[in-house]
Amino acid sequence: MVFDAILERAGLADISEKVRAGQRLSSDDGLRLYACDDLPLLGYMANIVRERLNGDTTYYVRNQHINYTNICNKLCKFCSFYVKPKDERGYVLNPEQVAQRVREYAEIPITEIHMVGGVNPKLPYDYYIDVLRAMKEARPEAHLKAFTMIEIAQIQRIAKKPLEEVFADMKAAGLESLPGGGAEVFSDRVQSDLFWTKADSEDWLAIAASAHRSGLPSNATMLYGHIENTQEKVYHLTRLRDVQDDTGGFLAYIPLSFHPERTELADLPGPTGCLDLKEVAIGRLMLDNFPHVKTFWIMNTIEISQTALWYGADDIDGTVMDYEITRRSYDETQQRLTQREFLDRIVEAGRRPVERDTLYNVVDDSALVAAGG
Ligand code: V47
Repeated sequence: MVFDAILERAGLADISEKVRAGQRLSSDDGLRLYACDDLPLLGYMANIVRERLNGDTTYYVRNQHINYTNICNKLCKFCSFYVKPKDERGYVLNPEQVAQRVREYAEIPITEIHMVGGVNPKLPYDYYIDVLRAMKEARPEAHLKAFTMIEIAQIQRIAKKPLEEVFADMKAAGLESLPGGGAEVFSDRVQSDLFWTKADSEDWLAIAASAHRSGLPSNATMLYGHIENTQEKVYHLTRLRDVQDDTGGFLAYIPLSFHPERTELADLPGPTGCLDLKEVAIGRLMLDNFPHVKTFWIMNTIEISQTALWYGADDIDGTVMDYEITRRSYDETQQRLTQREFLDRIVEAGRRPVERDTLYNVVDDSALVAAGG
């Protein structure tokens, strides 16, 4: 058969067998997948896993992003969002201002608020708790997803309490899950060059595991397309998989496509569309215990994300209206799609759009679809 010949040529017949049988891939398999340039073949294999787990569904969420401060003392070379403490462009939203941002979206039927910020050493513990409370009061029905593991490391430091107590305080204030940011690439080499002041890989994983055990699920990301190598990426994926075996608390894996513009790494070319698709596919193939793989269309572009729906991704994130992490390095108009356009793009890609909430419960969007909105 032609397909067998393609697999033989790529040297991936044994991996394809494992994928069909639902068997776990090894680190060595992961390296071989990265070495393969037959992108459609990787997509074909990843799509087997995608359809086994999620059929032809493409999940999306209606959410609001809020960044409570851009001041950060972590100085990550890949970031264009932060300013240093004392920089006059720095801002901090107080709890009432955050609640006001939430109220501005009152007419939009969002189900999730996604809030993250810089690591701002001036903010006291109570600030974080008060912000959560203010948001929950402003929009009680919306799910609060907030603070990366890196922010949690800082918050625990100033709280001077065990993590479990910090999470208990936050849950009481309205926190329901954590986003997947701040993981970057689990590599001491990359960390020592690009984000040397941040919590290291094992800390990120330990905080994630602790959140899961406290009843707070999270996502997980990997930032690719800068100075990382394939060994480091395979290690990253296998460590996420290990923790997921222990806790089962990761909802989705999100490969994040690096945008070099206006960062200290602006001389790097950044990832290509081929790499974007390859990361989605290999993430889907390696992370057999992750229920979902998300293509974050704001960073991947809607066009690559449409294609990624056949390369392992079953989630396209949201109808994000304000995304600041990469906004200054990005044409703003690319961030805006109406709900109708967004759904049409999923249908055009041959998939079935399904609105979800943060925990992947299906939200009834029939009224919206009937209204053509
Ligand atoms: O932690 C920073 C990354 C992350 C750049 O959990 C950059 O549902 C690309 O984690 N180019 C924040 N990426 C975004 C994030 C996220 C996004 C969407 C959904 C979810 C989720 C999480 O963005 C940061 C960092 O890893 N980042 N700078 C950049 N120049």
